[in-house]
Amino acid sequence: MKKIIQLLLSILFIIFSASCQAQVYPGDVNNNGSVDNMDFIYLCSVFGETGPARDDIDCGWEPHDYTPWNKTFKNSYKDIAHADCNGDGIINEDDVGAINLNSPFENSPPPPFPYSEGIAGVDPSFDLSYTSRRVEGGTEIELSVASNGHIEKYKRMAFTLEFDSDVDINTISDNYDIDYSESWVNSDGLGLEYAQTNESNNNLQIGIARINGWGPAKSGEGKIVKIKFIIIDNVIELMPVFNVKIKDAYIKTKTQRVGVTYDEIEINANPPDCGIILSCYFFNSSMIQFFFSPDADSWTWDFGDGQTSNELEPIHTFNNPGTYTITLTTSDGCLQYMGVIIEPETPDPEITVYPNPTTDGMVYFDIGNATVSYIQVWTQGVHFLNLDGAANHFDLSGYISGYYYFNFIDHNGTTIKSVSVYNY
Ligand SMILES: [Ca+2]
Ligand SMILES: [Ca+2]
Repeated sequence: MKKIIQLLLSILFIIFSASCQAQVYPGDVNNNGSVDNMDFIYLCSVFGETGPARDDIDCGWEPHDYTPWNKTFKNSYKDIAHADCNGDGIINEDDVGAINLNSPFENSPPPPFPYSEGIAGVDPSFDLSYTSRRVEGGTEIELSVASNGHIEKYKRMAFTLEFDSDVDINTISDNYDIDYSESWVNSDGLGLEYAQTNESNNNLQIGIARINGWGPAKSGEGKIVKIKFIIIDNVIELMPVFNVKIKDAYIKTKTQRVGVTYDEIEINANPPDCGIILSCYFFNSSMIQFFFSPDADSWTWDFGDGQTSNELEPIHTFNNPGTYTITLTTSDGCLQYMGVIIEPETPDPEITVYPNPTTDGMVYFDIGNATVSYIQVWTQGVHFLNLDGAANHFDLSGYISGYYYFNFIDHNGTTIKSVSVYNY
């Protein structure tokens, strides 16, 4: 009987040993059953460590036997060999690739991670914003994440952007761009970054880390990252408004974990125009002044050529012929659009206006061989006077300081030249 029990115990021991064979699922660095951006954080916490390589140097999502490194993550009993995702015996950037490759595989739903959820008004917040414009198919939206509140000596951070459950992240975008160029978290380029969409949870997971030995901890506040999506055509009809929220943030500084509060924004694919009327005046074929009504508290003009202005009635010169969409966005979220066509320039007639700026207020015209029917005089967007085409001077001495515009009009009513003069 004793022998039978011993035999049974031996069999059980063999089964138990076999089932406890140390194994790595490449990418599941913290060995919690799933692959996500927290695995990136764990990996970066032991970056550069070395240990026994595996027999199979491979990142496939299946169990790989390994020899324990007998070193554990800080505050954990788990062996850091799990961070050597590809099994080559060193923990480095190549192992980040395995997280990308195998996210979001999971063997079992992981236990909830204790993210650093902060207290509103006390801890820093992570704020979301986006460039307010009509989100049409093919246009790019820029989502920005910024920290509001100083973060001292961060070493590693991670967070998730979650899109509305009824928007498929792949219908919003078939690609995205992660841009740290204006970011304080990696302004010296001495960090390591991770980003991966997770289709099943409809989110984008981000991780950023200062790697030991690569760069010191970084402190700062403000822009963290811009995420640029190209919107796919049909989103407007399917989803004129959708929400994006930031969640599951984790920040580890040199000394502690920092709590952070979250933000959520609504992206309106088709914002109202609020009855705003746009108009413009062509000084010549490429120099245009823009106007809008009714008034607003604040506004931004986007000229469609990469240039913007916060002036009330900006004068803008387009450098190239083409069709441009001019967008006005007001502080209350209203948008209005107009198109302008910039024709290729006709040869510039030899008309000179001098002196510029004025000294005693007198302005002289030399129209050379040009045929001028009359001369319009404008200021501050107001056309207030016409001069005879034969006029060779105009006296501004009785007028207030500022820019005045002289438009030379030919017999067809076409402005052949427009010149601005500053009157002292
Ligand atoms: Ca994991
Ligand atoms: Ca490795």
